[in-house]
Amino acid sequence: MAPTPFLNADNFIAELKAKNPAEPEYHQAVHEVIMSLAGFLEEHPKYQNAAILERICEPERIIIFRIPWMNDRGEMKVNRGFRIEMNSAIGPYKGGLRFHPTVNLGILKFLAFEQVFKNSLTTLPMGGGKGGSDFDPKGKSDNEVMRFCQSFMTELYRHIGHNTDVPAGDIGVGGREIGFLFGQYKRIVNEFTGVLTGKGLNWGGSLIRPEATGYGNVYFAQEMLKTRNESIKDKRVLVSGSGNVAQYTVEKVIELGGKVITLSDSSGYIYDPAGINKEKLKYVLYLKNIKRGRIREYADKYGVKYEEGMRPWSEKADIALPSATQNEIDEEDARTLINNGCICVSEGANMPSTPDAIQLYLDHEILFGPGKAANAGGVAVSGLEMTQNSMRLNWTREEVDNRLQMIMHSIHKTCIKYGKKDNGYVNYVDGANIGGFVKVADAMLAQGAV
Ligand code: NDP
Ligand code: 2IT
Repeated sequence: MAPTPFLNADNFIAELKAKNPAEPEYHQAVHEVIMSLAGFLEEHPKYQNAAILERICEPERIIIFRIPWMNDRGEMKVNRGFRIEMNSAIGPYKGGLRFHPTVNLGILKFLAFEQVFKNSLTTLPMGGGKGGSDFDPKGKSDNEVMRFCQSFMTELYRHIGHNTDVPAGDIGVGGREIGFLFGQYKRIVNEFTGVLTGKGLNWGGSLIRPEATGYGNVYFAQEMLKTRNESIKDKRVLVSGSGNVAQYTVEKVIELGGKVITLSDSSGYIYDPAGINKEKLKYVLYLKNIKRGRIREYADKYGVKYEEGMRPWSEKADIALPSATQNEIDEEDARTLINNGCICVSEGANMPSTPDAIQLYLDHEILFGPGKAANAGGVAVSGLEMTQNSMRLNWTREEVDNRLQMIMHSIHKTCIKYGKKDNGYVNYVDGANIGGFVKVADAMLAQGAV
């Protein structure tokens, strides 16, 4: 009989670091999952007998390429492009593209790794991937962004396809960029397919896709609050970021009777104690999506406080919905939130809380929804966009929103199934990590040495 395989988490992480040097975000994401899985793997030795963990941490394929493009002054620029095809056990690679100057291999590997578990939780047949570039769309003209996107797709097209790998948006990639990317793909391949999601409504997009991540996160927070007979109504809510996820988070919180009092961008945050109402939100959408300005301008317009270079976590509130970027809540921020009476943190962004911050949430047994569960609504509706594209049909707003709500409910149920502790506290981190793992790992076992 084979000896029971024992996972030595420390050794595993040490080897991962040696093999993937200088990728701290990737190490962080894997470490969290390993800690959640350790006990489960010991109880179910079939997974480590087949080295599932070693395989799941090794991307199936990584593509790195040059993106030359010309700016408006006629100067040649060069950026680096990436696509991480992480895991295709349960469906085609699926995940967003990020355009931001901080993009590097380690960041995209962390995002691709998280995406594998997230996509599995959605109940839809999607594998995990992520890509992007260190290109900074800020301050670029529409024509520069278009030329960049065309050059990016001129290499990427050969690696993707509606049954192979289906990218979408993430930071710095919204409707404008998806349009340019889709146009170039179609032109090169001479095919109109659902190769990207987040498309415009009159050329294959789905209703509710722009809203899905923010709405989904609020639905998930609502599910968590329900377990304590609480709701969003009348709660003071901190939101960070002011991009796609933040905007529709605010919209849904307003609809449910909560009060969002902060928004931010990489320069600072605004504090509006009266709450961001529908009219002010409309201005935020104009400011960020059309004018492409800074959140400071909100403070100028409405005469509220703006804190340059700061994050919103010191403001007193009941709920925090981080929706900007990774590691934006550190241990000190988490302590401040908890001391100020925060009962729920639900992550619209990917990995916005540091490991020490998460440990504090768990020690204080507050409701904590990790990104791979709480923000899965975005990719879930991307999956629904793929379904509609395959059927060559469009569903109504109600149909897509109902399905999104059902999916968020199901993810919450999975987290409880795998994360409920003996004292009744639900550790959603363990729940999401184990729940997301099982489906992918079983598929890998069934498919042999892949
Ligand atoms: P956007 O580009 O639309 O908005 C990003 C927002 O976050 C902006 O306000 C931006 O400010 C701010 N931000 C970005 N980087 C930093 C940084 N380093 N420090 C401080 N603020 C920063 O992106 P999304 O709203 O789409 O994405 C936000 C988060 O949600 C990301 O973590 C993303 O991975 C995650 N996510 C997105 C999904 C989607 O469907 N779009 C789905 C699931 C998760 P500034 O304008 O100054 O850069
Ligand atoms: O992090 C994410 O889940 C996304 N950026 C959305 C991915 C997608 O394919 O819709």
